[in-house]
Amino acid sequence: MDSRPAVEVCFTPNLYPLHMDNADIVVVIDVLRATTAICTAFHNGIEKVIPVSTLEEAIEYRHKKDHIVAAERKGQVVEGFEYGNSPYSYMNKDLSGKTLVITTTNGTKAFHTAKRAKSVVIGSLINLDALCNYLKDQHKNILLLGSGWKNKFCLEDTICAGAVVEQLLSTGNFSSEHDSSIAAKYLYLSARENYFGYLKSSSHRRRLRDLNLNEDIKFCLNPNQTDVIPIRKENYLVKA
Ligand code: 3SL
Repeated sequence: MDSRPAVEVCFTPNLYPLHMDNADIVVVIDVLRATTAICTAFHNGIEKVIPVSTLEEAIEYRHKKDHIVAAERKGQVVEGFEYGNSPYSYMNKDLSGKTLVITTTNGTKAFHTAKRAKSVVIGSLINLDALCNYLKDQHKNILLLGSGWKNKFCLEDTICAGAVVEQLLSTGNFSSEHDSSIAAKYLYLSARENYFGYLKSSSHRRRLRDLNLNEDIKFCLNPNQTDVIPIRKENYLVKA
Protein backbone atom coordinates (compact mmCIF):
# COMPACT_ATOMS: atom_id res chain seq x y z
CA MET A 1 0.00 0.00 0.00
CA ASP A 2 1.22 3.52 -0.88
CA SER A 3 1.93 5.47 2.32
CA ARG A 4 2.15 8.85 0.61
CA PRO A 5 -0.77 11.28 1.05
CA ALA A 6 -3.31 11.18 -1.76
CA VAL A 7 -4.42 13.93 -4.08
CA GLU A 8 -7.77 13.18 -5.71
CA VAL A 9 -10.45 14.99 -7.70
CA CYS A 10 -14.19 15.11 -7.15
CA PHE A 11 -15.85 16.51 -10.29
CA THR A 12 -19.06 17.82 -8.74
CA PRO A 13 -20.60 18.40 -5.30
CA ASN A 14 -23.12 15.55 -5.66
CA LEU A 15 -20.21 13.08 -5.95
CA TYR A 16 -18.64 14.40 -2.75
CA PRO A 17 -20.03 11.65 -0.46
CA LEU A 18 -18.11 9.10 -2.55
CA HIS A 19 -14.80 10.86 -1.94
CA MET A 20 -15.03 12.62 1.40
CA ASP A 21 -13.94 9.91 3.83
CA ASN A 22 -10.29 9.99 2.90
CA ALA A 23 -9.94 13.78 2.66
CA ASP A 24 -8.06 15.85 5.25
CA ILE A 25 -8.10 19.05 3.20
CA VAL A 26 -10.84 19.88 0.71
CA VAL A 27 -9.99 22.50 -1.91
CA VAL A 28 -13.14 24.15 -3.26
CA ILE A 29 -12.70 25.30 -6.86
CA ASP A 30 -15.01 27.51 -8.91
CA VAL A 31 -12.76 29.10 -11.50
CA LEU A 32 -15.70 30.89 -13.20
CA ARG A 33 -16.04 32.83 -10.98
CA ALA A 34 -16.77 32.44 -7.27
CA THR A 35 -13.44 31.23 -5.95
CA THR A 36 -11.59 33.64 -8.23
CA ALA A 37 -13.70 36.52 -6.90
CA ILE A 38 -13.02 35.42 -3.30
CA CYS A 39 -9.24 35.28 -3.90
CA THR A 40 -9.42 38.70 -5.58
CA ALA A 41 -11.30 40.19 -2.65
CA PHE A 42 -8.67 38.93 -0.19
CA HIS A 43 -5.89 40.15 -2.45
CA ASN A 44 -7.44 43.61 -2.32
CA GLY A 45 -7.78 43.81 1.44
CA ILE A 46 -10.96 42.02 2.50
CA GLU A 47 -10.40 40.62 5.97
CA LYS A 48 -13.05 37.92 6.11
CA VAL A 49 -15.40 36.18 3.65
CA ILE A 50 -18.64 34.53 4.75
CA PRO A 51 -19.95 32.26 1.98
CA VAL A 52 -23.68 31.66 2.38
CA SER A 53 -25.95 29.35 0.41
CA THR A 54 -29.14 31.39 0.12
CA LEU A 55 -30.24 34.92 -0.73
CA GLU A 56 -32.19 35.02 2.54
CA GLU A 57 -29.03 34.39 4.55
CA ALA A 58 -27.19 37.09 2.59
CA ILE A 59 -29.98 39.63 3.19
CA GLU A 60 -29.55 39.25 6.94
CA TYR A 61 -26.11 40.88 6.68
CA ARG A 62 -27.17 43.77 4.48
CA HIS A 63 -27.23 46.49 7.11
CA LYS A 64 -24.28 45.31 9.17
CA LYS A 65 -21.44 47.78 9.54
CA ASP A 66 -18.33 47.07 7.43
CA HIS A 67 -20.06 44.24 5.56
CA ILE A 68 -20.26 44.04 1.78
CA VAL A 69 -23.02 41.73 0.63
CA ALA A 70 -22.84 40.04 -2.77
CA ALA A 71 -25.32 37.83 -4.56
CA GLU A 72 -25.13 36.14 -7.95
CA ARG A 73 -27.74 34.04 -9.71
CA LYS A 74 -27.69 33.06 -13.42
CA GLY A 75 -24.37 34.91 -13.71
CA GLN A 76 -25.91 38.26 -12.77
CA VAL A 77 -25.99 40.51 -9.75
CA VAL A 78 -29.25 39.78 -7.94
CA GLU A 79 -31.64 42.74 -7.88
CA GLY A 80 -31.30 44.71 -4.68
CA PHE A 81 -27.64 43.76 -4.13
CA GLU A 82 -24.79 46.11 -4.91
CA TYR A 83 -22.21 43.39 -5.55
CA GLY A 84 -22.15 40.18 -7.55
CA ASN A 85 -19.51 37.69 -8.51
CA SER A 86 -17.25 39.66 -10.83
CA PRO A 87 -13.63 39.76 -9.62
CA TYR A 88 -13.52 43.32 -10.99
CA SER A 89 -16.00 44.41 -8.31
CA TYR A 90 -13.31 43.75 -5.73
CA MET A 91 -10.52 45.78 -7.29
CA ASN A 92 -9.47 49.39 -7.00
CA LYS A 93 -11.35 50.12 -3.82
CA ASP A 94 -10.48 50.15 -0.18
CA LEU A 95 -11.76 46.87 1.21
CA SER A 96 -9.43 46.71 4.17
CA GLY A 97 -11.03 45.59 7.41
CA LYS A 98 -14.28 44.70 5.65
CA THR A 99 -16.18 41.41 5.57
CA LEU A 100 -17.60 40.07 2.32
CA VAL A 101 -20.79 38.01 2.56
CA ILE A 102 -21.35 36.20 -0.71
CA THR A 103 -23.85 33.77 -2.21
CA THR A 104 -23.40 32.32 -5.69
CA THR A 105 -25.12 29.61 -7.72
CA ASN A 106 -22.54 26.88 -7.21
CA GLY A 107 -19.29 28.02 -5.57
CA THR A 108 -20.63 28.99 -2.17
CA LYS A 109 -22.81 25.87 -2.16
CA ALA A 110 -19.75 23.70 -2.79
CA PHE A 111 -18.10 25.38 0.19
CA HIS A 112 -21.02 24.23 2.34
CA THR A 113 -20.98 20.75 0.79
CA ALA A 114 -17.57 20.33 2.43
CA LYS A 115 -18.76 21.65 5.78
CA ARG A 116 -17.72 18.55 7.73
CA ALA A 117 -14.24 18.39 6.22
CA LYS A 118 -11.36 18.85 8.65
CA SER A 119 -9.96 21.71 6.61
CA VAL A 120 -11.25 23.70 3.62
CA VAL A 121 -9.25 26.02 1.39
CA ILE A 122 -10.16 27.97 -1.71
CA GLY A 123 -8.54 27.27 -5.06
CA SER A 124 -8.57 28.96 -8.44
CA LEU A 125 -6.18 29.51 -11.29
CA ILE A 126 -5.28 32.97 -9.98
CA ASN A 127 -3.74 31.49 -6.80
CA LEU A 128 -2.59 28.21 -8.35
CA ASP A 129 1.13 28.11 -7.49
CA ALA A 130 0.65 29.55 -4.01
CA LEU A 131 -2.09 26.98 -3.37
CA CYS A 132 0.12 24.12 -4.58
CA ASN A 133 3.04 25.28 -2.41
CA TYR A 134 0.71 25.45 0.59
CA LEU A 135 -0.66 21.94 -0.09
CA LYS A 136 2.81 20.48 -0.62
CA ASP A 137 3.75 21.61 2.90
CA GLN A 138 0.74 20.03 4.63
CA HIS A 139 1.51 16.31 4.03
CA LYS A 140 -2.22 15.54 4.17
CA ASN A 141 -4.76 13.77 1.93
CA ILE A 142 -6.20 16.33 -0.43
CA LEU A 143 -9.50 16.36 -2.27
CA LEU A 144 -10.03 18.90 -5.05
CA LEU A 145 -13.75 19.63 -5.27
CA GLY A 146 -15.08 21.17 -8.47
CA SER A 147 -18.16 23.32 -7.94
CA GLY A 148 -19.58 22.42 -11.35
CA TRP A 149 -22.82 23.93 -12.56
CA LYS A 150 -25.87 22.70 -10.67
CA ASN A 151 -24.07 19.42 -10.05
CA LYS A 152 -23.05 19.04 -13.67
CA PHE A 153 -19.39 18.63 -14.66
CA CYS A 154 -17.49 21.82 -15.52
CA LEU A 155 -14.35 21.77 -17.61
CA GLU A 156 -12.67 24.84 -16.09
CA ASP A 157 -12.87 23.54 -12.50
CA THR A 158 -11.54 20.16 -13.62
CA ILE A 159 -8.63 21.74 -15.49
CA CYS A 160 -7.69 23.74 -12.40
CA ALA A 161 -7.92 20.58 -10.26
CA GLY A 162 -5.76 18.78 -12.83
CA ALA A 163 -3.13 21.52 -12.60
CA VAL A 164 -2.92 20.93 -8.84
CA VAL A 165 -2.74 17.14 -9.30
CA GLU A 166 0.08 17.58 -11.79
CA GLN A 167 2.11 19.88 -9.51
CA LEU A 168 1.66 17.71 -6.43
CA LEU A 169 2.38 14.39 -8.16
CA SER A 170 5.50 15.83 -9.76
CA THR A 171 7.05 16.23 -6.28
CA GLY A 172 6.96 12.44 -5.85
CA ASN A 173 5.48 12.98 -2.38
CA PHE A 174 1.84 12.35 -3.28
CA SER A 175 -0.08 9.43 -4.73
CA SER A 176 -3.28 9.36 -6.75
CA GLU A 177 -5.43 6.43 -7.73
CA HIS A 178 -8.82 7.61 -8.98
CA ASP A 179 -9.60 7.92 -12.69
CA SER A 180 -11.15 11.34 -12.01
CA SER A 181 -7.70 12.58 -10.96
CA ILE A 182 -5.99 11.05 -13.99
CA ALA A 183 -8.63 12.57 -16.29
CA ALA A 184 -8.30 15.99 -14.66
CA LYS A 185 -4.55 15.90 -15.10
CA TYR A 186 -4.82 14.98 -18.79
CA LEU A 187 -7.39 17.70 -19.41
CA TYR A 188 -5.07 20.20 -17.76
CA LEU A 189 -2.13 19.04 -19.90
CA SER A 190 -4.21 19.53 -23.06
CA ALA A 191 -5.46 22.95 -21.97
CA ARG A 192 -2.47 24.58 -20.33
CA GLU A 193 -1.08 26.39 -23.39
CA ASN A 194 -4.31 28.30 -23.96
CA TYR A 195 -7.07 28.02 -21.36
CA PHE A 196 -9.23 30.64 -23.05
CA GLY A 197 -9.15 28.89 -26.42
CA TYR A 198 -9.50 25.41 -24.95
CA LEU A 199 -12.63 26.43 -23.08
CA LYS A 200 -14.16 28.16 -26.09
CA SER A 201 -17.19 25.89 -26.31
CA SER A 202 -17.46 25.07 -22.62
CA SER A 203 -20.87 25.71 -21.17
CA HIS A 204 -20.01 28.30 -18.56
CA ARG A 205 -17.68 30.24 -20.84
CA ARG A 206 -20.57 30.48 -23.30
CA ARG A 207 -23.00 31.46 -20.54
CA LEU A 208 -20.74 34.28 -19.33
CA ARG A 209 -19.86 35.39 -22.86
CA ASP A 210 -23.56 35.80 -23.61
CA LEU A 211 -23.69 38.16 -20.61
CA ASN A 212 -20.77 40.19 -22.10
CA LEU A 213 -18.43 38.96 -19.37
CA ASN A 214 -15.45 38.04 -21.56
CA GLU A 215 -13.11 40.26 -19.54
CA ASP A 216 -14.10 38.38 -16.39
CA ILE A 217 -13.37 35.08 -18.12
CA LYS A 218 -9.93 36.27 -19.22
CA PHE A 219 -9.10 37.44 -15.72
CA CYS A 220 -10.24 34.15 -14.15
CA LEU A 221 -8.17 32.11 -16.61
CA ASN A 222 -4.95 34.07 -16.07
CA PRO A 223 -2.93 32.01 -13.56
CA ASN A 224 -0.89 33.15 -10.58
CA GLN A 225 -2.01 36.69 -9.98
CA THR A 226 -2.03 36.38 -6.21
CA ASP A 227 -0.45 34.46 -3.33
CA VAL A 228 -3.51 34.46 -1.09
CA ILE A 229 -4.83 31.16 0.26
CA PRO A 230 -8.30 31.61 1.72
CA ILE A 231 -8.78 29.05 4.48
CA ARG A 232 -11.88 28.18 6.51
CA LYS A 233 -12.03 29.19 10.14
CA GLU A 234 -15.33 28.26 11.81
CA ASN A 235 -17.94 29.13 9.12
CA TYR A 236 -15.99 31.84 7.31
CA LEU A 237 -12.76 32.30 5.37
CA VAL A 238 -9.60 34.20 6.27
CA LYS A 239 -6.16 34.40 4.69
CA ALA A 240 -3.91 31.45 5.66
O1 3SL B 1 -21.81 29.25 -9.83
C1 3SL B 1 -21.17 30.09 -9.22
O2 3SL B 1 -20.91 30.01 -8.04
C2 3SL B 1 -20.74 31.30 -9.98
O3 3SL B 1 -19.37 31.39 -9.94
C3 3SL B 1 -21.37 31.39 -11.31
S1 3SL B 1 -21.05 32.86 -12.19
O4 3SL B 1 -19.74 32.79 -12.80
O5 3SL B 1 -21.15 34.00 -11.31
O6 3SL B 1 -22.06 32.90 -13.23
